[in-house]
Amino acid sequence: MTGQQGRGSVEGLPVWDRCAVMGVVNVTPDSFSDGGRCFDAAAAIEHGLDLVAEGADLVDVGGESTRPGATRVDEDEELRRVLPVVRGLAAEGVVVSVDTMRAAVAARAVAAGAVLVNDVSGGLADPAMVPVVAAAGIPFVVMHWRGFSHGTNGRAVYADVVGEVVAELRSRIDAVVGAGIAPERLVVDPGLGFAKRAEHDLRLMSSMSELRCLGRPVLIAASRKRFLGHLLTEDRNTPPPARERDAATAAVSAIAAYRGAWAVRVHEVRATADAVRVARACEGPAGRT
Ligand code: PMM
Repeated sequence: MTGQQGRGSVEGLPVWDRCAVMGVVNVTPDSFSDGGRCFDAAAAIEHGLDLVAEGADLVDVGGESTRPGATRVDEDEELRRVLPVVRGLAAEGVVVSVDTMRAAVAARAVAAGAVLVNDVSGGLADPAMVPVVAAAGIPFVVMHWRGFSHGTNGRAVYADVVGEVVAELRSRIDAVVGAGIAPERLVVDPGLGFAKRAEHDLRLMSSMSELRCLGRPVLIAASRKRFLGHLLTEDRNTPPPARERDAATAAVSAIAAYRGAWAVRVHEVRATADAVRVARACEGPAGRT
């Protein structure tokens, strides 16, 4: 299925007439992809506003790196990183999502103005997360996740990656809906790079229709990820560094948007903002839903 028929909308969030662009603000000293550029709150807020000026529809603020092998930050440090940035961006009218696996961080970020909780563990890392989100009545990203980043490579074992990811996401949807989060507020995400090898990510990217069969809007977060480094390694000895994967990221954004993604999550917004508009224009009238 191409085009955006049934791309869907999320209760509690604005409705966009094309694939939305989620800009990333990582408030971490060790983010693999932005090198900790945004570690200072004021700089992070400014960066978020720049992303909006470049075409981001929403901004995802995170204070904990989830790159392979990363060690966890403690909760106080995560709060210290995230809250002023969420508050500062929300005060400027930005649609803010908080990227966290901790219920307490989600709750405080929502109180500070975040309108979407993006939990890469899909509510599995912290048993308090789903009840907190259900009580707050706000949208929630359910990402496919098989455990914390240490050991994630050992979990990248699939007989049928698309079938297994879809089945595992379906059971997480059932669990979080059973625990009180309204289905209309859910977004699903295949979790590219999380317990997945490059070939798994590519298979998932070519299986948007299966992901969309879950009946919820799909978020694709391919930006600067290892699978892009892997496929750009042809003709080189080593993969290009994360910051040199933005053209490839924009290409993925165009494809994901054309295949009906609800949103794409990216570090470099300008090219992706163009890409989703090109995808929209190429869908033709059938896609205008
Ligand atoms: N990937 C990262 C962080 N947050 N959130 C969602 N929903 N999906 C993802 O795949 C995802 C995410 C990886 O870290 P990065 O911000 O440094 O790219």
